Amino acid sequence: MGFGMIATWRMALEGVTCASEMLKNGLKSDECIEKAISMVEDYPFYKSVGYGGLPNENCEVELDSAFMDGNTLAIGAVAGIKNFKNPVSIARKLSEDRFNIFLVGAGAEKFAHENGFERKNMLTERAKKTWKNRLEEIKAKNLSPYDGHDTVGMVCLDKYKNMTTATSTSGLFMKKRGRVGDSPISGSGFYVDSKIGGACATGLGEDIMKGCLSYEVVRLMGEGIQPQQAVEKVISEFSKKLIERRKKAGAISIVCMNHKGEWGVGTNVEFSFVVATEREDAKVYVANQQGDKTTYEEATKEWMDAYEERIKRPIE
Ligand code: SD4
Repeated sequence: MGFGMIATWRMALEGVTCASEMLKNGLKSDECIEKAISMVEDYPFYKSVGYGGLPNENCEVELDSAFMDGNTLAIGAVAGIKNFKNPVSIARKLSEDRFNIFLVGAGAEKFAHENGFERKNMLTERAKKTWKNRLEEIKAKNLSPYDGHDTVGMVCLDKYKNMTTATSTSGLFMKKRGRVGDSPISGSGFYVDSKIGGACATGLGEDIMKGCLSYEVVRLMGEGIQPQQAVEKVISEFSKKLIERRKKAGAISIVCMNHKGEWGVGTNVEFSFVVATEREDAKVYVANQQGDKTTYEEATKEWMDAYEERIKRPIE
């Protein structure tokens, strides 16, 4: 039986590379996905997840994260949590509980403290500068503040057919205090059933939640539809529905993998993602919308270099 992992955005590369080695060595899906997501959370230059994540309008880093086990359907989630190092580990711990599996704000922090999770100031100088600059820009140009946000989400299949999914994000940059996106919400930001497959989303949470899109992709895969077809159908039909009813569709991207390790990606914007399977080492792809379809190709060296330069560019 093969293993596999699919994840949103280029930022997942190092985590997926590490986790795919662990999967190769026979480690289980839950441990591998937690490791992969926490590597993204720990890296200061990924500005929308964990340490270095962009703050809310009050310059506080409030984080959302979830973990789901596809065998037992156990879920754990936190939202609006501040000053803890690895939200995904807290979410995973909550998934062991029968009650109180989704905690927000001060309640989530109390749980994390009582369970010995590491505290950390998650606001970096770089994120603070970005916040200040953005504030000025919004005032000067009368811009919508809500820009710049990406969730890391992963679906993981191990050699023993266990599947998990997990997400982690600082949500929308400049969000209101207490705002929660789709990423910690079951069925919207993520869903997995080891007998079928899993999916997770990134993009404008306010729109993703309107369609419970991750669940929808898993449901279609459960009806026997191939992952790529399932995810394209969900994205194109729901984007059209939003435009019909609301005149606008926010950015939506979803990655999915079924219980055989076959995977799919759908997007209505340009979107990078990472895949590793037993046959293929971890690789970054760039996807684009093409009518009702999504096309993708491996990221070029130029693309990878430009990304590296962009995330580390000095901020005045
Ligand atoms: C949210 N879906 O909080 C997240 C943010 C994101 O690409 O993934 N943006 O709405």
